[in-house]
Amino acid sequence: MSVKSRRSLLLASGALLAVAAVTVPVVVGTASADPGSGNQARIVGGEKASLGDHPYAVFLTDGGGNQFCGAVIVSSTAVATAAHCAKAVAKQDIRVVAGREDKRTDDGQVLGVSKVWISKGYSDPTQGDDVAVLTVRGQLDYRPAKLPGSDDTSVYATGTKATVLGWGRVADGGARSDYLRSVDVPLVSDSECSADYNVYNQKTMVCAGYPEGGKDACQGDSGGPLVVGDTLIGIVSFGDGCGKAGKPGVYTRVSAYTDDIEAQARPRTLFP
Ligand code: 4AZ
Repeated sequence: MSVKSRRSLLLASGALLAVAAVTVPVVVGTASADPGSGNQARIVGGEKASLGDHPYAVFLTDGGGNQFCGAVIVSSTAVATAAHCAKAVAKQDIRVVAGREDKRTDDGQVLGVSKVWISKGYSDPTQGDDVAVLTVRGQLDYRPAKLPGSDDTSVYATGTKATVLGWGRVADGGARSDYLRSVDVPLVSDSECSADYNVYNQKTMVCAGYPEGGKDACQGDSGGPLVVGDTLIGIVSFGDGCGKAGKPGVYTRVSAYTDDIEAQARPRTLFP
């Protein structure tokens, strides 16, 4: 989710109030709340990626069958995603699509969702706790990502190159990438990211990107994985635009939620 879209919404509601007060008709801009638009609108600066390398990368579709977020397999019965993704679409309408690199094919499997767990405390991506676990109906046939230890700080060492994956948007306000894409981005220190975002919380978030920008996650990549090797260290959460200098991507810090995710990911026991 973008910082700019929230600002635009606030500005737009302010404008509407002003309009109501003086009853002068004003057309509220349509292009305003479109953060992924502009120069760089997809997994920015990346390349096509392979599910052979990242079989745990999945996407979510809505009631219309449209991809709206990414997610990541964490067990044979569960995927992790962003809380803001899990809240965006009614549970009965969400589908988890696994094993499909190209959205235009019918490769892989499509599973419904029987349970949605959203992190305690979640209200908004910029407040942290932007993580959810969806329990699927049936079984996922693809290998899960590994989770970091709940006290593992080593995987978050500044400068570590991590890989973000997604099917995020390709053009202004419209089409997203048909193919899975990935880009490698270095982890940013907590002090640097605090300077970049006043809402940054080092307990619940981690940032990744180059100081000069150019490589990043973008709209539609939300909920998808940031991995080091096969270990899930982040979940795409928010940012100010995409690929902007001094505005790295902000990710949910997975190690802060490993215990919760593991509890939710535990395969259903038939006879408890
Ligand atoms: C979004 O709106 C979004 N550059 C996701 C990630 C980033 C920005 C926006 C990070 O879903």
